[in-house]
Amino acid sequence: MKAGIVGLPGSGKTTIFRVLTRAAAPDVADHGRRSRPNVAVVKVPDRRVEFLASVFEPRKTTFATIEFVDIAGLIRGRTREMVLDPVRDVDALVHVVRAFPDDAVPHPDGTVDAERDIRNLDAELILADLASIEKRLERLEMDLKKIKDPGLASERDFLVQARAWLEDERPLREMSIDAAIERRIRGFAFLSAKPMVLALNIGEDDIERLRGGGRGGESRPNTERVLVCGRLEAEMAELAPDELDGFLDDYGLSESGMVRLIRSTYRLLGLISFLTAGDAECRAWTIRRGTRAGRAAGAIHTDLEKHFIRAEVAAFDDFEKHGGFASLREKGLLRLEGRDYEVRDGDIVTVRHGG
Ligand SMILES: Nc1nc2c(ncn2[C@@H]2O[C@H](COP(=O)(O)OP(=O)(O)OP(=O)(O)O)[C@@H](O)[C@H]2O)c(=O)[nH]1
Ligand SMILES: [Mg+2]
Repeated sequence: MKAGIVGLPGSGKTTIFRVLTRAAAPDVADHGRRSRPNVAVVKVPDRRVEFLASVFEPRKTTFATIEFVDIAGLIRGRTREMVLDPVRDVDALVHVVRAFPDDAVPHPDGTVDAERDIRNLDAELILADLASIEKRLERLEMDLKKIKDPGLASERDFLVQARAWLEDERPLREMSIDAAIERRIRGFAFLSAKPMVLALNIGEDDIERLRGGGRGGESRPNTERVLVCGRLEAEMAELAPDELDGFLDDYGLSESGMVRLIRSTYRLLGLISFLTAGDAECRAWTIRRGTRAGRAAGAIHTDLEKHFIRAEVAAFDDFEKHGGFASLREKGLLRLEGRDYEVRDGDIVTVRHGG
C-alpha cells in the first residue's frame, strides 16, 4: 500500500518525508524536469508488537509497513501532467499544507492560507477527474448505441452522477459509491476518489494546538486532518528513544506527529493488523478491514490459505491481561475459528493447517 505526499512547493513535504524515513533523502524538488519520486518504506508503530516481543523474545520482530512517496511540488499549469502522473498509482494522498508563518520561506501564492490551498488542490484533482469522465462517457455513449449492456448502462449512469458531483466542486472521496460500481471504475484511478490525509504543517509557535490529540478540526468522509510541525518533528527525529519521551513530556505531548500521521494513513487506507507470536518471530500482518481468516492466512503464506484447517484466535487485550496462551486457553479465551471468520484488528492468530 502506497501513500503519495503532495503539496505546494515549500509546504514541507521533503521535511516530513525525511522524518518519516529518519534518513536524509535527496531532494526531489526539480520542477520543470521529470524527477523520480522518493519512496520510503515506513514502519507502522505498534505497541502490541513490542509487547509480544517482550514476552516471547523472538529472533525477529516485524512491524507492518506503508510506503510513502515524496512527489515534487505541485505547480499549476505547465507541470500538471508531470505531477499528476505519479499521483495516479498511489492508494492514498497525504496533502502537506503550509500553515507555518515564515517570511524566509516564500509561498507560491504570496500568503499563507491553509484552507485555500486545500480547496485549490482538490480543484486540480476534480478537474483531472472531470476530464477522464468526459472521455469515458463519450466512448460509452457510442458503445451503448451499438450494444445493449446493463453493465455499461449502469456505469454510464454512475459517471453522469459523478460528473454532477464533481461539477459541484466535491471530491469523489466524499461520494458514497456502490461496491459493484466501485469495482467497475477502479481502473480509472480517479484522483479525487483517493482517501486524503490533510497534514497541516503548523509553526513552532503554534504547537500548543498539538495537545489533545493534534487533530486539525472537522473531518469529512475518507479524509483525516492531522496537525504536525515539520521543524519540531525534524528535531524529534534526531533524538534517542528515551530522550524523545522527555522531549514530548516537556511539550505536553503524548506522541509525535509522525506517529499520528502514519496511523491515520493506515486507517484511512482501510488497513488493520493481525498479529502472530512465537519464539521465531513476533509480527504484525497487514490486511484490509473485513478480510476473512482463510484469506488472512494467505497473507502469511499462500500454502496456509490452501491447506487452512482452522485458526486459533485471541484478542491482544486478553493476551496482555492474562499474560500468555496457556492461561488464555484455561479461561476459554483462545477461540477456534473457521475460514470465514472476519479477522479483527489486534487478533493474535495461529493458523492450523494440513498438508
Ligand atoms: N518555520 C518552519 N519552517 C519549516 C517547517 N517545515 C518546513 N519548513 C521549511 O520550509 C522550507 C521548505 O520545506 P521543504 O520540506 O523543502 O518543502 P517541500 O514541500 O519539499 O518543497 P518542494 O520540494 O520545493 O516542493 C524549508 O526551508 C524547511 O526548513 C516548519 O514546521 N516551520
Ligand atoms: Mg521537496
